[in-house]
Amino acid sequence: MKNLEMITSMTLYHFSKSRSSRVLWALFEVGAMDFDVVDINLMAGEHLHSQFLKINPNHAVPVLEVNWADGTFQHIYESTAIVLWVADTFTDSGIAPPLTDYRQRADYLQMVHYAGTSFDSMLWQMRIHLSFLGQDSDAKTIERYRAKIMREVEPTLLSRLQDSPYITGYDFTAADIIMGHCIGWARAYDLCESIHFEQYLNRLSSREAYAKAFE
Ligand SMILES: N[C@@H](CCC(=O)N[C@@H](CS)C(=O)NCC(=O)O)C(=O)O
Repeated sequence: MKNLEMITSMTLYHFSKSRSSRVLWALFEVGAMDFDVVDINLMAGEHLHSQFLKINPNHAVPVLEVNWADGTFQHIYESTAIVLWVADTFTDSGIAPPLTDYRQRADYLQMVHYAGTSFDSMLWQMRIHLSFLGQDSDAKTIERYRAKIMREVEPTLLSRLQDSPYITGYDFTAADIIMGHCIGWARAYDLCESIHFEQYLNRLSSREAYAKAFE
């Protein structure tokens, strides 16, 4: 892998059962190189410690630290950006369509962001109202997003998964990492219950990299 020469080491700041699992899964998929994992226990508030705030002032995981061969380093946050970067950087893995495959690339980026931005933000609204806001929680907001996912997101995704094994066609890509994670999250709210979603998640969870990330 040509890009290995530019990178001396990588560290993932991670908390299991969070969006950082997407990055862990992507790193195992590409078999990039040995990398370190530092657990940040969100339940114990470790993301709010001053040490971690220097790494990500937004106090969130994932963060991927990349140490470059010229002695500099970089902290990358936003799970979708990191997964895309991993897929594009370790190109031999083939989990991103080539930059010159403009047509497939457009569909791939659309699905990555449909999952990582649109779908994710609907799920996040449900989560904060269901789990965090207590008496400020708004049942109408929960129902609005539940209905939106059922009426708009599910049919959009089913129209793809009924015809092909992966979200952008016959090949597994990084889009499946983000989409699979969001569909799994939705199922925790009794959404995405069709057999096609179940079969899709079974397909994804049978991958070695998935098993390593979620073990
Ligand atoms: N859009 C960001 C969201 C990151 C995020 O909110 N991570 C959660 C875990 S899934 C977190 O660390 N929350 C702690 C906090 O925001 O204080 C991403 O996709 O990486």
